[in-house]
Amino acid sequence: MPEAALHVGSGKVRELYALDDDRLLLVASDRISTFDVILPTEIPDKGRVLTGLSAFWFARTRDICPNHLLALRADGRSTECRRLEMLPIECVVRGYLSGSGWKDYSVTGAVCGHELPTGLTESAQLPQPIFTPATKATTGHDENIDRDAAAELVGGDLLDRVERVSLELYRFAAEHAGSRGIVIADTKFELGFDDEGRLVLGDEALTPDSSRFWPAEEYRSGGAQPSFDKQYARDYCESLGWDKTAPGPELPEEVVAGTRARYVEAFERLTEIRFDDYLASPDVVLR
Ligand code: Q0Z
Repeated sequence: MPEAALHVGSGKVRELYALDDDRLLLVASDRISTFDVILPTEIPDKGRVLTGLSAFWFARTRDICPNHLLALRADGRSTECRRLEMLPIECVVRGYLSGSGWKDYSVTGAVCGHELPTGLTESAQLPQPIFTPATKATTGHDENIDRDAAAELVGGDLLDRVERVSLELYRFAAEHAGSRGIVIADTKFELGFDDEGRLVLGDEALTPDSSRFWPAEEYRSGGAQPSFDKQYARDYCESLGWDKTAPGPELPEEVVAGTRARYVEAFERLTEIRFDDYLASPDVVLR
């Protein structure tokens, strides 16, 4: 629990505190959600893996876009952040056809106004990554929107900038991850403005909670892909015949251990840093 900090928000698996007028504390818990339901069983160190990965990417993408990270705390799960004025859109980039992108394409042949080639299958790699903004739903699911709807919310010139930055961030990360055996199928960025009017990357970035990570060695277009991190938990939940309404089932210890190992594996493949070294001094991901 952070000292003398006002709780200002809860996400499904994260908490947000105000440190002062200019700074927030973002704390990643070990909670896990599957099929949109938070499970009663935590995955030890999941929050540290996500915090460390996010910080790793922030350190390596500063030349593409400045970010909100001010400091990584010694607990490995908390980051002090610059407070931003967030844009009212989710900046989603898709390199592969999955989730709502696949759903929209299979009905209309397009995603967020991007007309795509006919005959693409589920999980197909797109000819090039596409920027597919979404609204921020306060309850329920974000809604994919086309360019005109997004420009209505942020203005056309800013939308062009946000699209360029988002695509560049995705291309950098997808190339890095791909050469280490992880497909980043899609990802969601949150951008905002700092008090000097700079466009800044906020929130978490390029984690398995804000992206779809797939094991490259198992990738095969033509159907749903296994999740790099959550597949054990999903398979276990499915095996119970659970109806996917809250509360979710408790996970047995072997499923917890297998899931934790996959998070740690994603961290180590992407950062090339041993997770134990991160736990000993989180700042290793910033060097
Ligand atoms: C992030 C969220 C969480 C609940 C607001 N640097 C920033 N400046 C202003 N606002 C935010 C940030 Cl990161 C901001 N969220 C998402 C995170 C719990 C909601 F941990 N909301």
